Amino acid sequence: MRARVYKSTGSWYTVKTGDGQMYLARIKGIFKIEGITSTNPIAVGDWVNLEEEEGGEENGMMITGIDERKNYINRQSPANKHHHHIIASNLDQSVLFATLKDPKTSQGFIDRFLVTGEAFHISSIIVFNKADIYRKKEIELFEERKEMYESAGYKVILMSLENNTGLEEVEEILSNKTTLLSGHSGVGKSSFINLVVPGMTLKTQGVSGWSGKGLHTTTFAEMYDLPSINAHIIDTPGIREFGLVDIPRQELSHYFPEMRALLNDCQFNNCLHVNEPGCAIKKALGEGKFSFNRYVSYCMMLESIEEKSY
Ligand SMILES: Nc1nc2c(ncn2[C@@H]2O[C@H](COP(=O)(O)OP(=O)(O)O)[C@@H](O)[C@H]2O)c(=O)[nH]1
Ligand SMILES: [Mg+2]
Ligand SMILES: [Zn+2]
Repeated sequence: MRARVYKSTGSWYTVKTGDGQMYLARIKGIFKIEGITSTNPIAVGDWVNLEEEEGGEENGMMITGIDERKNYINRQSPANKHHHHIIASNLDQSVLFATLKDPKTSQGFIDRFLVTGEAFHISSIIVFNKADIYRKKEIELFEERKEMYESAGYKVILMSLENNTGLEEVEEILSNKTTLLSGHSGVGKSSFINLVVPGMTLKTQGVSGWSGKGLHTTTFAEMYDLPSINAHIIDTPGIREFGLVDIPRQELSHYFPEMRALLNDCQFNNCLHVNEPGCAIKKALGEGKFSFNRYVSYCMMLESIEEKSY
């Protein structure tokens, strides 16, 4: 039987078969997945083969095989950079929930998220939630960010779960797809899931008690279905950031779509676009052809990679 993994809790996996039946299953044997040294052999989003356990008293289910992953997103283990933890697999896209107030998502955070998506070849959409509490200042900032990200090629949606605006547009992009849902704690991910997934009652955080860094959940990714629009969303609570996994400095600019188009015009093919002569990126920047703020993000990421590598 073919099934898809919805949740992983250590050695047990929650899987769902084509007829909508959910099972708890274990792994049979050890899986070695080609070229990947991950700490978890099976991840949420995986397609697996399921068999009934023979001779088992409790009639358990066993995962006996895994389909090749179309793609996956992983996180580097802080302790050992050769150990990766696969967060989710077989994704069609990735949606980042951001807010401009209570709490404010920084541009740097958004840009690192977008770079990660580019590096994994997974397209990203940015949803700014809590539009209902935006005042003049935040509305202006939203317009600025929207223009900046749209000209880089990303879709940007303004939403308010409180006022029920923008929700249809978000559901439209989720329709018929598997989507990774990310964002800082407090941006409204759980509220969104409760609203769109039938029968969900995830705990949400009161804004008054929100203290940013203090919140540490240990929950792993979990997939939810929106049957009416045939959508699957993978929630990643407790995952604050994926980190710039294994991106060499030389490659970083490939993951900024607005830079990617110009790279061939630089005088040196190993140009880092910082202070090399004949740099097409710097030239375009001087001519106002792409966002200075995005360039600043690029430079900051470049520095952080340098620190890590040496
Ligand atoms: N004003 C306002 N508050 C919201 C909105 N969406 C969610 N919230 C609140 O933001 C807080 C954090 O939401 P939660 O869903 O727990 O965020 P999560 O940490 O991303 O899962 C809760 O108090 C929600 O009620 C919104 O559109 N507007
Ligand atoms: Mg939550
Ligand atoms: Zn250059």
